[in-house]
Amino acid sequence: MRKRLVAYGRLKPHHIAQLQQDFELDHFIQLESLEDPAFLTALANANGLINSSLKIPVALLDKAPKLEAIATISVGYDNYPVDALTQRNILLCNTPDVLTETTADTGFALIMATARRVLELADYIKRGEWQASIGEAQFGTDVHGKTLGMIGLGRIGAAIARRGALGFGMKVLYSNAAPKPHLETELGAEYREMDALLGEADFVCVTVPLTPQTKHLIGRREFALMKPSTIFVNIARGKVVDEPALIAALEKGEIQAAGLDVFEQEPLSPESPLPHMANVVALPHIGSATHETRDAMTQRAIDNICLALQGERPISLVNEAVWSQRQGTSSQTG
Ligand code: 8YV
Repeated sequence: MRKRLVAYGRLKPHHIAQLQQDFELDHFIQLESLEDPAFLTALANANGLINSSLKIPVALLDKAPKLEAIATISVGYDNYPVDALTQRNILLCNTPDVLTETTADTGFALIMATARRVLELADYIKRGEWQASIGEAQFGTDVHGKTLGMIGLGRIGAAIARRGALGFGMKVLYSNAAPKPHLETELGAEYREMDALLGEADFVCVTVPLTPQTKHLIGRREFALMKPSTIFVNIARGKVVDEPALIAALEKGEIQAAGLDVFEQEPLSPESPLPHMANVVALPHIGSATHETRDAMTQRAIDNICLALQGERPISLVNEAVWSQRQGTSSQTG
């Protein structure tokens, strides 16, 4: 009998066709509530779930007793209760690698846009204010040759650091990551304790995943340690930063500017002052959002779920323990 798959989120017709070849597919583009009866019925029978951006609480797993695997169309998996999935022997697969370079491009776009005040000065022209040669009031800050402080130096952090070091001649510092001797050799990156990095870097760029340990990693104390000329960039998760503390630091001039792709609440509340501040470039979580990369992420998630539901090892697995346990069980019984 064909396995049943629930898909959540917008998918292209060729991706849907591919899934329908292998599975009985129930596809939901958007849900008013997790209590949607059609969704719950589909979930009750589902062997697999392919999901983009729906937060999955533990209670929902109780309603999916046949679930064997979830494939998320994202590298981040803070929307999933990983321990509960592991306890229930459910594989969780994600999409690293295929989005690394695109997300690093977004990070660097924020570095450039904030330092050179790209949006602010594009608006200045639109308002018809360019009536004489520009002066110091429109000057920005150099990026090349400056010090880039990476909070986190995983795949995406390393790709940003590489752009900084090799493309812009920046000195790279890093913290909150295991030592990376290969990047120290390749890029001349230097490890610093986080407080030291915050005081030394001209650009502080956050790329750590959201975990209980990194929630509000950057708050009032950390902004106070930065230089008034520091430009702060967050392309990780909004909750890694205490947003009221960030707003206060920008208002008080404790830091110069911020480039933000992620927020504590997404979509951003209309009440948030952040997109209206002249020294902020705010983007609607576009880190990996290019046609090519979103296609590649969806394809990776499809490959992951197909492999997982065929009993093969998915390409990118978050909870390795489930796979090891299954292998152990099958070698004992086989
Ligand atoms: C996701 C992201 O694609 O991959 C991630 O972790 O943050 C995004 O690029 C987006 O959340 C849609 O699932």
